Amino acid sequence: MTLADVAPPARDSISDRQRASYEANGYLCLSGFVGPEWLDELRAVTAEFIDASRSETASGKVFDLEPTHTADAPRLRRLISPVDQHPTYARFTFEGPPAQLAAALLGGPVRYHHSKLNFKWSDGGEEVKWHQDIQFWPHTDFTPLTIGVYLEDVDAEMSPMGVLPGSHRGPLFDQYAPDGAWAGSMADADVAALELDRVVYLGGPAGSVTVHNCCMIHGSLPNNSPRPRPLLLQTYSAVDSYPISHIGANGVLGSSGGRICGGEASQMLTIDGRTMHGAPDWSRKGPPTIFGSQQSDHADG
Ligand SMILES: O=C(O)CCC(=O)C(=O)O
Repeated sequence: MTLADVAPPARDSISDRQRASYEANGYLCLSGFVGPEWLDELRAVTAEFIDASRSETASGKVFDLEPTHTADAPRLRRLISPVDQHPTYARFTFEGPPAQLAAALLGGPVRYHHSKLNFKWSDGGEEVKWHQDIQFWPHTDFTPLTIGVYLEDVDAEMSPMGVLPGSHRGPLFDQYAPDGAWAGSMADADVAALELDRVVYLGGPAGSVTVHNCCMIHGSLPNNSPRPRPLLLQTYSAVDSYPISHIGANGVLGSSGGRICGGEASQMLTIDGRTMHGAPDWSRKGPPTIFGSQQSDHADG
């Protein structure tokens, strides 16, 4: 296992070298990118949720729990859509370092898609099998990226996330099982053909940030260390990239999906090489009729 080369800390922006590295390799690992003030706040809120999970006996809309979770010994797999659970997570994701980093990488305002906090608990926290994200929530382009923030120090024993450099430019794999059910991971035969000795594991001190493109092959091993590995993940796309409805998780990942961070929506989009200026977003208040729009008796018309 090799740990990633760590880039120098950056805050509101990144260097041209880092941006070029992301484009070429499909990932970044920025050591200590998120400072202690944010980390303290995020950890305090996260501790409250771990405590709240003690009264839960099964996974639900807020917590994804391991089967052996108990009140005395919580074992969380995931806090679902943190931005919908607490204003601290929302402020962090919509205005804080990850939103700024996404904007720096994608060159302007960005469109938030979803967030999650993967805990990968100590002493056996479950593996994440090799997979690509884009099949879970296809978009009109391949700009979506996910930014992960380690809330604790993560060393090689704690199952840091692994990425296969350059695989974001390769094939998009079928992630259904042979019986036709959605597996959410690559088939064994496809994994066997990967050059797994080239995988880079992205660890670092608390506050380190991982970035991976939506087409990147990535995953992580079980966490057999005595320390949980909380990784707060948030996904953004370019502002002119849109999730495609009725495929996978699009539209069901939280009420803030589609929110623009750092600017306004332009409603421009390009499909199959043709660019257009799309109509306003009517998803919240419902569409006008074409008559109302054309006769100018509707605000959006
Ligand atoms: O937590 C990890 O190591 C990987 C996370 C991931 O790929 C996912 O949740 O889709």
